[in-house]
Amino acid sequence: SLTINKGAVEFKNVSFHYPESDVPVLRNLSFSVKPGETLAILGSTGSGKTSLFQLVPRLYDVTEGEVLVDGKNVMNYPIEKLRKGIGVVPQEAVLFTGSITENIGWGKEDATSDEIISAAVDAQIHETVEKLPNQYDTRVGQRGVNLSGGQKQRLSIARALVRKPKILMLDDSTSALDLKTEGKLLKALRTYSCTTFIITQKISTAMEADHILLLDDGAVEAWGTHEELLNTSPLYVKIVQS
Ligand code: TTP
Ligand code: MG
Repeated sequence: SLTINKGAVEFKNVSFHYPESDVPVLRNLSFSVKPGETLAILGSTGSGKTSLFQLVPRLYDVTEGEVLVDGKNVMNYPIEKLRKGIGVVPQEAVLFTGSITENIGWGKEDATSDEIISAAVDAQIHETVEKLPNQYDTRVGQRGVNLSGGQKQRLSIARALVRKPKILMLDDSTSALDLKTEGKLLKALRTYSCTTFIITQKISTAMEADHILLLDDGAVEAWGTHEELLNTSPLYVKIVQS
C-alpha cells in the first residue's frame, strides 16, 4: 500500500483556515520541493509558517487546494504511513518523563542503542549526554535533570532522526543553537538525504537551502535562492539588512 518513497512535496493552490475561525491563515500557496532538497521558510511572527508545516503530516487538512507527497494527495495515504515517513520537530520541544534513550526512541520502540546514539551524534547532543550523571539512562522531565532550551531542541531533533524520515520538518528548532553547532547539525542532516523543511529566523541558515520561501501574511511573498531573492524581493533585502 501507499508509503512515502522519495519525499517530494508539492503545494498546489493551498489555502487554509483553522476549523474554529474563517480567517484565512494561508492563501493560495503553490510550490514544489524535490526529494532531498532543503526548503527554508522565513516570515514574521504569525505569517503562517507553523500552520504550513501542519498540513504535510495532516495535523490539519487544507481547506482549498492540495498537498501532494510523491505526487499523491496526502488525503490518499493511510495516516499512519504518512506520518511514519515525516519527522516533525515542533517549535516547542517536548520531553517526556523518562530516560534520554526513551525520549529519543519515543515512537520507534524498536530502535537499537546504536541507532539512538547515532541520531544523538548527528543532532549534536551526544557529547552533552555523555556528561550527564547516567549518560543515556539519565532521567529527564519531571524530577529529572534540567536541560537548556537548546539541549531540549537537539534531543527533539534526535527523536526525529532516529526514524530516518523521508521528510524532515524543523520548526525553528535550531533557534537556540550557536552558529558553529548549527553548522555541524546541518552538515550531518545532509547525510540523511531527506527532504528538509526548515523554519528559521537566520539568513545564514536560509542561504544554505536550495529554495527560500518567504511568507507574508499567509501568502508567498517570494520564492527562490538567496541570490534570486536579493534581486526580486525588497522585503527579503530588508530582512537581510536588519
Ligand atoms: P502560525 O502559523 O503559528 O505563524 P508562525 O509560525 O509564522 O508564527 P511564529 O513565528 O510566531 O511561530 O500562525 C498563523 C496564524 O494562525 C496566527 O494568526 C495564529 C493562528 N493559529 C491558530 O489559530 N491556531 C494554531 O494552532 C496555530 C499554530 C496558529
Ligand atoms: Mg510558528
